[in-house]
Amino acid sequence: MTRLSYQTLKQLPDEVATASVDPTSTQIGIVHLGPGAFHRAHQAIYTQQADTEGRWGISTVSLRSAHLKEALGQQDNLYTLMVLDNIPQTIVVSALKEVLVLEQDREQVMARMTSPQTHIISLTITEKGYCLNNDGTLNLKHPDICHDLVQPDKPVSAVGLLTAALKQRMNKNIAELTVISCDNLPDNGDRLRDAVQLFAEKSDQALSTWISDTVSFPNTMVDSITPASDDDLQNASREATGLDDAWPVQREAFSQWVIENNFSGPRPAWENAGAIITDDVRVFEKAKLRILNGSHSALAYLGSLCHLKTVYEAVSHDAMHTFLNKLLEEEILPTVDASDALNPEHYVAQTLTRFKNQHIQHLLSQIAWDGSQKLPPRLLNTVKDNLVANRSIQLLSATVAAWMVFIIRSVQANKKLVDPMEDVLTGIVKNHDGEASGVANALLDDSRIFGDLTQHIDFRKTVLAQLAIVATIDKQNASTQLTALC
Ligand code: CS2
Repeated sequence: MTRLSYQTLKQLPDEVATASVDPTSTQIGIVHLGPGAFHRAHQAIYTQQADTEGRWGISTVSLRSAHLKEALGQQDNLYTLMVLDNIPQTIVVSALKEVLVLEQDREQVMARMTSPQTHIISLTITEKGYCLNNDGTLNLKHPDICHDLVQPDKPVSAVGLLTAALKQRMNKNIAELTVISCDNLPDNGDRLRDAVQLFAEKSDQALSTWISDTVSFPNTMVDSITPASDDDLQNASREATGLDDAWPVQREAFSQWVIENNFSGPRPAWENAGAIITDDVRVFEKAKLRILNGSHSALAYLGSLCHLKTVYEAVSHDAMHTFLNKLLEEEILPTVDASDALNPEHYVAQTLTRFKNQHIQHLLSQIAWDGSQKLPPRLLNTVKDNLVANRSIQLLSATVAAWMVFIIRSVQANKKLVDPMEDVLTGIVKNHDGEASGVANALLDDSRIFGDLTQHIDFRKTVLAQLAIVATIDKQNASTQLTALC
């Protein structure tokens, strides 16, 4: 079959949506770091829809892997987005103009990041990509940051790369730049700005001051459920477009992008594509991280222990559904503020409906990745608020215990743990021969994950009490044990 390309665009069936501008003549105005499926299914679509003049093409930079460059290189960087929902939709995306790989294309990457035409640098590099400590500050002992402080001209981290580019922009006097973090971190823009400024200060105080005076780092909330691509998706996209695509992406119909109104220089009119530009992102971001992402992590760890495979399967399991409802109502919702822009109860109902989308196969094993990074923003901040307010932490603690048992069982089954702290986690399980309370106590002592909760006796006691039940969960007794946790 013929491959997707500029040449074959005209063969697409009428019902497949495409850009309104001629993709062959779009200029590059955005550099994006981290072109994972989420970026390609979310920000790239907003940009394609907002860019009616063809001036906001995206140069995307992979910090490590060359796979995407190879795949999209054969098809003019076009790809298919399949929106899988009650009303399905297929969109061919032409917003990416090139895929660069930092290691192979350093000069080109730097040229793009420092070009006067580039007014936006955006990032989806996942929680771990920011190299932060538990308190949200830059981890100056992180190996990648140590490397970049010694070799600032050959950075490997996003923070080192951004700082190197900002230094060149300062020296060439090219301002008008907005750096947009699009990852699931509280105050993502503020944290990135602080990290970049701290890194810059280590070698050049003037640069740090220039960054603070000149460059904007808006906070954002990003949302759309985007399961990893698989063979079924490739077949479905071929069927919908009549063309081969080496790397299509998929997502649900729901999509939200809330961006703080804090820009330096021009930007695409993303609001014309449905983005919300507002002075207060916090209310959206807190609700999303705690309600949606917190529930996702609870389903991922507890669901995996019950041998469930997908979010849909997990929310269709009666006892799991009851657990999740109680967790949301009693322990998460009381920590989320209502505002004119957001009704938390409505947000919960909408989130649960989204989880019940049977057209999407969102694997719990994918959500379970990087638990050491996801637990603090999704669950532990909520635990802290409840402790201060004297509210229950029973079900949040059960979820933390489920993460621990998930780690133990994965190590014992020799399954690869996808987590930047893989070695530490595996070491703890092995040192304690997998004995649940020994492992749990050692994990609870690790301030890189638990911060000052390491010192909290009631939290520790509650986790250990719930662990005694969680450690016995299996496929057969799932309903009884989930009920016992409540
Ligand atoms: C998920 C998120 O994989 C995960 O950890 O919780 O990717 C989630 O699907 C997105 O944040 C939804 O916007």
